Amino acid sequence: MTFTRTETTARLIQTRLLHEGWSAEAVGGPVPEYLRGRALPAVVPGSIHTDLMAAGLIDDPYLDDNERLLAWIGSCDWRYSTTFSFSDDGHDRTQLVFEGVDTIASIELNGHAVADTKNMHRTYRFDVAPLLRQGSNDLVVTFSSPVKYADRASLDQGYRPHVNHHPYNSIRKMACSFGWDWGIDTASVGMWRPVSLVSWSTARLASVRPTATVQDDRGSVVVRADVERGGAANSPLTLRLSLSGETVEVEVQPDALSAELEIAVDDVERWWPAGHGAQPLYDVDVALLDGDTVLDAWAGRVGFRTVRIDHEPDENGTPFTFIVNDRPIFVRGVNWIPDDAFPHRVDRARYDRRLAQARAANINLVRVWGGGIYESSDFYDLCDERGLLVWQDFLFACAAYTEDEPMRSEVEAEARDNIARIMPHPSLALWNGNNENIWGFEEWNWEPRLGGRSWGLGYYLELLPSLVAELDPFRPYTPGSPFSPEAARSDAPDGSGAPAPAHHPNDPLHGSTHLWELWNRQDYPGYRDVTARFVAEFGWQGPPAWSTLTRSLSDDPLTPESPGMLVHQKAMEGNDKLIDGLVAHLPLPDDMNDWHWAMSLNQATAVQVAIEHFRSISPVCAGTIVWQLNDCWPVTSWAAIDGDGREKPLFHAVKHAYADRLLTVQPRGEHLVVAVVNDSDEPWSGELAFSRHDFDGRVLSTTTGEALVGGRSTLVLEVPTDVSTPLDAGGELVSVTLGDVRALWFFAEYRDSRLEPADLLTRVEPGPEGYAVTVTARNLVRDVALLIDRLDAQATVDDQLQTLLPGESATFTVRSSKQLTAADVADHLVLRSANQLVELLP
Ligand code: BMA
Repeated sequence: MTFTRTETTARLIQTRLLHEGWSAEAVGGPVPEYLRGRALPAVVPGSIHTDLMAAGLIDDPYLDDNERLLAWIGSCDWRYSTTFSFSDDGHDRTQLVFEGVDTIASIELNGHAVADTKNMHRTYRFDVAPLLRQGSNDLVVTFSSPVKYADRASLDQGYRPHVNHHPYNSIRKMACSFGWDWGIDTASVGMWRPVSLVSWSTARLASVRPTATVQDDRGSVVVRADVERGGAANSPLTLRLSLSGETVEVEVQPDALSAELEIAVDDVERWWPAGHGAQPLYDVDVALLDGDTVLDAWAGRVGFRTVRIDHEPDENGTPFTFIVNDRPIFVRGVNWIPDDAFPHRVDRARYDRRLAQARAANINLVRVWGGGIYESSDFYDLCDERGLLVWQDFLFACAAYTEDEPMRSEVEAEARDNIARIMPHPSLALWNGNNENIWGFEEWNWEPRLGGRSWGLGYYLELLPSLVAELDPFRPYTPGSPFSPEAARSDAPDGSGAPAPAHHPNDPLHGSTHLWELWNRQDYPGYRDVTARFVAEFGWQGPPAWSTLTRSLSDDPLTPESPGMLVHQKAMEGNDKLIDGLVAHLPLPDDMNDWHWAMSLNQATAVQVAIEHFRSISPVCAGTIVWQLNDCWPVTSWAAIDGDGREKPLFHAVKHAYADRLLTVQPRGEHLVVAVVNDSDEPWSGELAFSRHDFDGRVLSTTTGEALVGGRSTLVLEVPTDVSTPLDAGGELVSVTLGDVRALWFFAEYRDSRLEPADLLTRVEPGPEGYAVTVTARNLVRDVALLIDRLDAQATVDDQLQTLLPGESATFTVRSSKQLTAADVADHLVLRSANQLVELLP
């Protein structure tokens, strides 16, 4: 039998959402004249920025230079008020519950202070029965300026290093809402998650934490439930667990605040990451009863799988390998940032779209980065369903944090809330203490600046792992990313607070690493010189899709350095790095359309080179997590999907590089090798056909070999010398095929190649919801892409970046409701290739 919240009895907990009738008003700070004393309709869950926009009082901060023009909003104080009606229905307790208050707020009910809040990341629950009136009640939430609060707190707490221009580390608010190197600075306020009035009697379920374990095909679900008592109860309550058609109960004695139940499940089907098996989920229903009366109920899902990280030192260093159900999983990951700078706008449908895109790009892990938020339960639900492993950072990023009160208690409270909320999800594979802080301490000169102050290490090495051990005991934990396991293990309590440097935290041979040197200072071929055990961050910038760019910027002329472009490029020396990373490969165009295409292509190539290299050295390398999947507004950034949800060329490069079966040609010393990477269960075998061609398609040398690659393995073979030795590097290429998979290798950079102007024939045929566009090459054309959003901003295309040898075709599936002809599609700004860029050379 299952119990849900719909099965009401007089004493079932009652939840009333308080989302109606809100208005907001500026009550302090640099309020513009036109807003003084003016109340505007407000939405809860929401934010002041979106309220001001909806009222037509401000422009969209995401457009042009509005970020700067609207910066005053974050320096103002704002008051939200509503009136709701209440009638006492005899419950013992009535609580006001805020699932997300952003951030520094004082809450008043009927003129009485309820509480002050200081943390966006936790749930607050206040007893308000004595303050409630029969009939009409006034609820007021006054937000202090987050910018001013953070500034003041940074001195009160004592200076601590951080990146970017605001001391986001002094306030428990989404760090990137103060701006990031891809993020708009829009520190907002508001109730960003639901607000409700919850009435209950006798007792309620304060926390329900199911743990699913499995051995062979025998599963077990242990549910630990914490109970909050409403009043003095003198008879025991019952906790009931239902799962897989079985129900068990336990008595909860009148003085007990927690209880535990277990159900064993035979013949369980295991939950697997995508690409390794299915994702069966088991419904778990928990009810708290008083006699026959249901007081409270909880419903969720679990999956049966084991997960651990292998970091036992081996002959290559220290691995960092996800082991799920005793099977090593090569992580094909992406980093995730909040999908909107106003995260309340990200609903289940949007998460669903974004995670469907992730799966379409052959991704199997999403890392929720520590400068954002604990995502909503919808996110983790959808990851459970899609087999996307989740690596969840605790919310600390690129900064030192005080460990003094009141911060320490806030950190503990938020961690408790979110560990308990997220832990039921089988997709959750790792809790991680922070983003780059242990590295930062070592590398970014924090130590002398801190002068002995705490910086967060106690959170990462003690507080957080102990909370995970208490609340979610079967989940792996790492103190930070990047992280070298030996460094933390040998941490000496010598008072310095520094990890003993057995290995540098970012040592690529030990644990996880972040590879930023290539983008920042070197160049992408340098990825191939790195032997890494697990790359948790690496990436390359590129502009958003053209239609996203032109929707968000009205620059005239639009140039790489026009005013809006610079506002929407946040990386330190971003444009210079884009150029420096381009010119060894492709010419720098002096035309905005070509610039946009060149930078988009280069972004894609750089990341593809990295992934293919790291997969070619698997299993020494056990995974890559691309920085970054998504964007939170329209911006030039490392993202594969831009702020309007459009897939950039990088998206398709990631999809190709993350295919289950990958062939890739790699330079190793003086030689070329081909890596046959088989990340599927079935063996991959057949004839490997090696050939060297000239650009006209003539075969200059050819040879064959046999490949037999077991499931989940990588075979590396030398490319025969005849094939790997060009007579004319600028006019020849290597092709290696196995079945229908092909790898190409060009001996020279694009710019040193004799690529001719692309000669493409385009055919457009109507297809379901759009068109099949077939492109046939009459000469060698590299990286054919259909930038279809230039014709129809709503259109999508299923693939990009196909290299065609003379005579070859590729068919692209376009979804569009517009009338499109072959001539439209063949336009030189739509049908793109690397040849067009090489043509720009004098
Ligand atoms: C890493 C991330 C982010 C940043 C990205 C690009 O350090 O953790 O802080 O956005 O690099 O610079």
